[in-house]
Amino acid sequence: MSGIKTLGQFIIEKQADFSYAKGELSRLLRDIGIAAKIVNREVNKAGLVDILGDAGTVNIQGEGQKKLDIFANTQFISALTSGGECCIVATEEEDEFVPIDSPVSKNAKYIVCIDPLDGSSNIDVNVAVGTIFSIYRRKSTDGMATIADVLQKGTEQVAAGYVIYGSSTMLVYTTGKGVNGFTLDPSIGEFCLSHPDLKMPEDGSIYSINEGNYVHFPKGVKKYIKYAQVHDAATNRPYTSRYIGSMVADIHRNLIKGGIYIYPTTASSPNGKLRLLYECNPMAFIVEQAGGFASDGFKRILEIEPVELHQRSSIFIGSKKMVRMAEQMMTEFALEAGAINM
Ligand code: AHM
Ligand code: MG
Repeated sequence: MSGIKTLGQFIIEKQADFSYAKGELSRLLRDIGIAAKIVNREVNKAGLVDILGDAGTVNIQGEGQKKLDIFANTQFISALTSGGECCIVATEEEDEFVPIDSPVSKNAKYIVCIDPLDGSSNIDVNVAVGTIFSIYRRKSTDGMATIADVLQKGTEQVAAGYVIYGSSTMLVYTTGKGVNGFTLDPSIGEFCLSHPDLKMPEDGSIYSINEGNYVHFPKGVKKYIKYAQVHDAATNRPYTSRYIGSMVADIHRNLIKGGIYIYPTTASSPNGKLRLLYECNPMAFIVEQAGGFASDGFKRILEIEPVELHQRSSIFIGSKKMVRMAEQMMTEFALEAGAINM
């Protein structure tokens, strides 16, 4: 075991860095790690048992729920309920936020926003899926926590992370002091530190976008795609196109190799497809902590004021130089169309 550092050991070691409620945040992260291991176990044997496929219900966004989505949702809510550090869970799978009112969570200080199983359309076909989570401090000081405690800007996150259930399972998280990645060692059942202080390359040559929607993209995105495809040896173009269709997996790869992930507005999703609270904010926090950047095309994701639980946003996220270039093209067309003033 010498040289191995488990997630639990690492969290305790870094606890001194937290400016607030040290033990509580550590326990919350530990609870999430435990639920992730249970979900991992089920995802891994999904082909063997009858938990694949549609559960026949539809979530608040009108999207079919896969059975494993429901399983993951239940696991995370139950881990956060029994852990006692969380007073509200807001999850992509539930219409309303879930208040936690148990004797152990009376003085709970934290709000968790979670996408329990992201990329769920990939479950049936053995392609990587993920969990994304985001932690906020409760703002209100008495009574039950309310929706106002949940609707905080991304800049207010105290921690965020994702789990990728891929060819190996990893948990990557930040508490605002850099990003660290842990790989699950199935032989000991522990997440072990494998990617300390992850840094995203400032520039890259991978672009990730569902190009099938090209016809519906804003002009700035179309221009960026064309730019990505032009030959220019000096800037390493044409770029490589890589799109898995699981945000966690696409961003994880780009975080390590350098690249940009874009989910813009389209005709069918005029406000973008991805959710600000469960997907965009946590991934933006992680990517920025690794040295990258995340924008909705015009402004920083983390500074968007949320007004509703299931709010969506377009997102351009990844290596700083690539995101800035895409933003520049978005702005150019918006100015031309008179949609924005500068
Ligand atoms: P989900 O939360 O319903 O799984 O949707 C989110 C996923 C992202 O992981 C992924 O990047 C995107 O939706 C793929 O969408 P599309 O199939 O439209 O390209
Ligand atoms: Mg999702």
